Amino acid sequence: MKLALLSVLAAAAIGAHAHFTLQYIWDNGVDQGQNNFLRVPPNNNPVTDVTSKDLTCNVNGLSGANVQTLSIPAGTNITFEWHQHAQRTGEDAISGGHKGAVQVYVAKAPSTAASFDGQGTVWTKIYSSGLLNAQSQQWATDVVNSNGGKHSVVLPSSLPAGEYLLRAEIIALHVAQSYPGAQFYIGCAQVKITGGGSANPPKIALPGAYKSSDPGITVNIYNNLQSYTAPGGAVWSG
Ligand SMILES: *[C@@H]1O[C@H](CO)[C@@H](O)[C@H](O)[C@H]1NC(C)=O
Ligand SMILES: [Cu+2]
Repeated sequence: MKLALLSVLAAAAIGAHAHFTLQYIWDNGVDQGQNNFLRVPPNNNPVTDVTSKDLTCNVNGLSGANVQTLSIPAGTNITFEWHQHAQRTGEDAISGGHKGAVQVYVAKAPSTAASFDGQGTVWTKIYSSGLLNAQSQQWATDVVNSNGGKHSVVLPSSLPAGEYLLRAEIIALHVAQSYPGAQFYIGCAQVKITGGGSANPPKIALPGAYKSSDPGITVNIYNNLQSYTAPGGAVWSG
C-alpha cells in the first residue's frame, strides 16, 4: 500500500517535470536580452538521442543565418540563463526535478559563426559541474535553479580570435536509468572573440563523443550515487 502510494507520487513528480531552454546570455554581467545571439529551438523539449545532429545545437540548430553574433574580448565572463517558459519569475527556472550536470563547450568557426554547423571534431569543453555533494546529493542543476537559471564561465583568454559557437548543456538524469533516458538541454550562442591567444585546445565531436553506455549518460542517480563522471572528457582550462 505504502509502496503503491510512493510510486504514484514518484510518477506524478516525474510527469510534472517541465522542460526548459537557454534564453539569455550575459556579457560580463550585462544582460543581452531574450533570445539574442542564440539559436532558438522550436520548443523546450530535450534531445535524448546522442547520435543525432540535434545534439550539436538542439533542434534546427545547424545554422544561425538569422542570429546576430556578439562581439566580445577574450577572457569575457559569459553567463547562461535558462527557463522553462518565456518568464523569469513565478516558477523554478529549470524545475527542481531535473537533477544533473552542467557543461559548456566552444567551437571555432572556419568562417562565420552564423554559417557554422558545428559538425566534426571541433568542440572544446571549458566547464563541467556534476554531483557537487554526494552526502546531500546536491547537483550542479540545483545551483542553477537556486541562481535563477544562471551559470557562468570565463572564456579562456588563450583562445584564438575569431567567431565561435558557445554550447551550453544541461544533462538531466532523473530518468536516465536506461537509454534513451538522459535529457540533453542544449543552447548555442554565436560570438566573435577579439584579442585572444594562440592555444590549440583538445577537441571532440558532438555528436560523436557521447555514447549511450557512458556512465554519465545511462545512470541511476537514485541509488546513493557517490561520484559522477560527465560525458565528453576533461575540461580544458586554457
Ligand atoms: C561571472 O559573472 C557572474 C554574473 O555576473 C558572476 O556571478 C561571477 O562571479 C562572474 N565570475 C567571475 C569569475 O568573475
Ligand atoms: Cu523536463
